[in-house]
Amino acid sequence: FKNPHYATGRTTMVHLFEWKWDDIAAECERFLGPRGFGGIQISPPNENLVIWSRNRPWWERYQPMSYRLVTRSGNEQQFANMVRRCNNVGVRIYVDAIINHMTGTWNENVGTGGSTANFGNWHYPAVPYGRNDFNWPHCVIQGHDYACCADRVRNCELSGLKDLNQRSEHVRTMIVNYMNRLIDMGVAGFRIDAAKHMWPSDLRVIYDRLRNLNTAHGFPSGARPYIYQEVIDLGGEAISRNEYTPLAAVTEFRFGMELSRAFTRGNQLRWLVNWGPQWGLLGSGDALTFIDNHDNQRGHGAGGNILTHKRPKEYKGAIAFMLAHPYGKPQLMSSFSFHDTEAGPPMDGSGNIISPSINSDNTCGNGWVCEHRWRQIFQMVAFRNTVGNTAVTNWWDNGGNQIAFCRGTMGFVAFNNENWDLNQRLQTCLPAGTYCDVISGEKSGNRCTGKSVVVGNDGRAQIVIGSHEYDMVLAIHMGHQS
Ligand code: LM2
Ligand code: CA
Repeated sequence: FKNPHYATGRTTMVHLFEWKWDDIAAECERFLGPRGFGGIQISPPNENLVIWSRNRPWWERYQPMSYRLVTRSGNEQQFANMVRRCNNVGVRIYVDAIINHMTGTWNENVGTGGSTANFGNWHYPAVPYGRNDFNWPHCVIQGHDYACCADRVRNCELSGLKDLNQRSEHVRTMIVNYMNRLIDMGVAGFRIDAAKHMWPSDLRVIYDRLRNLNTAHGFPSGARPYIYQEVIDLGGEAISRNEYTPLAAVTEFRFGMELSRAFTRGNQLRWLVNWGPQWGLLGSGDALTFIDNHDNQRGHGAGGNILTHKRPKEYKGAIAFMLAHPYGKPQLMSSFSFHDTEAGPPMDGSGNIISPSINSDNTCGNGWVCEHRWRQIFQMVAFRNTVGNTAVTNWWDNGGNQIAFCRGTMGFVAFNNENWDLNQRLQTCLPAGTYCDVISGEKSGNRCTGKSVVVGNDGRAQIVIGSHEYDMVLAIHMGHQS
């Protein structure tokens, strides 16, 4: 369950938060496929409660009404069409699976597919679930439970969301049927929402009953779905991420927290010389890594002071480090812009999501940030694809916030997070030649639109990153020789 089954040469996925299926299909064909992205985490595809009383917040999608594939992102046919079109251009789909709970208790009780429920009776006829399928007697997780009481964290309600009992055979069957239907439609894996709130022994039963990936969609025979379990473990809790790594991969929340700290000068970049398990991070093969996610970019979930698109220079620095360094399996965040942390995606008066528009410079409009279309970000995806499994070598630092390293003989990257310029002759490990920096520009025909770096016969080059430049990173690799 720890292999994403990316198409050959691909390494990175992006969370297209709240995107519609038709728009994702188009994005696969016009951008993600050609640019070498490996996959997409999509918002939950199953029916959720419509919450007009809060003006259709983004979080209504974390309140399931049924496993029918009808949401604001599209219907079942649009979903199937998206998966097929993305797989055709080498981009995999990973589903955010909400299997810990159903809805909270609300006055409104109609879902995005028209299903209704009777919350007072724990009755969800469209699944169907009834009272016996939930943990009983019901209780609500309190803040202090996280430190003491694993059983309460797993058997009580998260934010008042009705807590499914995954020991129930019926619940297991409904969940497995839902996930297997998605596998048959060609998805490559799942984010397991709120995994900390479910017993590892129950999850193991569910995972073991999942079918192999669909070979008609280009997966090798015998391939198991990629599963990354959302476990927030910043230390000091009754439940540890180590209870989940024997099952499948785990979201590594310490990764974005530590890099956000380093790239905001709360820690010197030079300490990143031993980035990885020596920092208390999971083993590389167990870790789904990211800077921000849909929760902590808006102060939900846990772990404050996370860098986001709102601090672009530092954010792009942290993302570049994530993509340049071999540790983990990286995931990018692609957001809609927001001031209100509860606000849903760009929508019209009827609640329909408004599609992103694509500007002439390839960035997005209509309220979509599309970090994945920022040149400094998507060109580092290509960097990661190019350098492959090569090791970090020739680490250099100035004893503070200037660092540089090679990836074998395939790529070189440098960072300047000081208040003064970086201007050094450094070992790039690359063959002699002229390379285009992929941060300040790109290769256009035979020339660079940004900086050119001339590597001598000794592999050395003069590396310049001014402290007032737009970006703090310089990156060159074998794919961008001029
Ligand atoms: C997750 N991971 O474990 C998701 O990443 C996170 O986004 C989800 O919370 C959460 N678990 C449940 O799937 C979000 C949001 C919450 C929101 C829930 C449910 O962060 O604020 O809770 O979705 O929509 C909302 C209200 C809360 C209310 C609850 C129940 O904010 O006040 O509690 O609904 O109706 C009474
Ligand atoms: Ca639970």
